[in-house]
Amino acid sequence: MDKRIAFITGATSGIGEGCARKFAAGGYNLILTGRRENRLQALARELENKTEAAVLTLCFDVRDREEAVAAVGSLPPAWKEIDVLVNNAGLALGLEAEYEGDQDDWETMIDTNIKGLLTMTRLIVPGMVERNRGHVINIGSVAGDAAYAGGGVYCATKSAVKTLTDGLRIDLAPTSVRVTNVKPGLVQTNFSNVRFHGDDERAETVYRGIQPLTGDDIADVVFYAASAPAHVQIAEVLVLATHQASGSVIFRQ
Ligand code: NDP
Ligand code: 8X3
Repeated sequence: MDKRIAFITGATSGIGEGCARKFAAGGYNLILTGRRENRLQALARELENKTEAAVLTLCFDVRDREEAVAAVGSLPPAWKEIDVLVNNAGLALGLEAEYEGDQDDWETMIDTNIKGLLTMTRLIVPGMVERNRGHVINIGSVAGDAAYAGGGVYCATKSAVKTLTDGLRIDLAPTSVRVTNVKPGLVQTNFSNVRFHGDDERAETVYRGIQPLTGDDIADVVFYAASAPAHVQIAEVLVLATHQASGSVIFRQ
């Protein structure tokens, strides 16, 4: 295949959807994944109509290792040579104190944000190493830099993303495969609606009094990292809204 291929997990909304649009417009063919088949199909159709990109969709849950193995194994040979893996699928659930939180929520976050990311890395990076070409871009978070109230488990998963990204970069240093951690702050997506189990009013309060980032803002940074010259490795980028200073310091009007 002439064009480069970007494999984006969690492309059905928010940052992943923004990345899909950006990479399609930027000359890539796309493999888009998520659990919501109808959204994957609609986005694929839209991007194939609007851009030159060929788009393949894989509908699976990153927590299910067998499903992930089967999905990646089903790729036609021409689609196996993945140039950029954007490990974006992830979520926060709940904002309770650590001694009161829901253990099912914790497991879902750990299984998705840590184990799901590792599964995709384990499946796709060996091919990059074989070809001595590729780029893994993990979506971490400012939440990985320091804990905030009620965010302990989510913050721990994003802290793990930082450590796993650094570990992968060390392991890949002898190769030409690059590894990046993009750490967004407040981004208005479906993230808070999911965190508060569908309570949209509560989700809205997270972005009150501040202009948050958008999925497209983060996609710009991800694409910039992927577009840097081959000898340049953007190791880590913290991207905040202008009136956010850290995970817990936010100036609201
Ligand atoms: P969204 O809820 O809008 O998007 C999350 C995406 O992840 C969806 O496409 C969803 O797809 C996918 N996903 C979730 N769980 C699974 C799963 N088990 N298997 C496969 N796909 C899954 O949120 P964002 O775009 O904001 O979040 C994207 C990433 O950015 C996450 O890793 C999040 O932690 C991170 N982030 C977000 C910030 C924010 O403020 N919004 C800030 C910092 C980081 P589907 O439901 O179809 O499976
Ligand atoms: C998402 C950003 O600050 O809501 O990772 O946890 S935050």
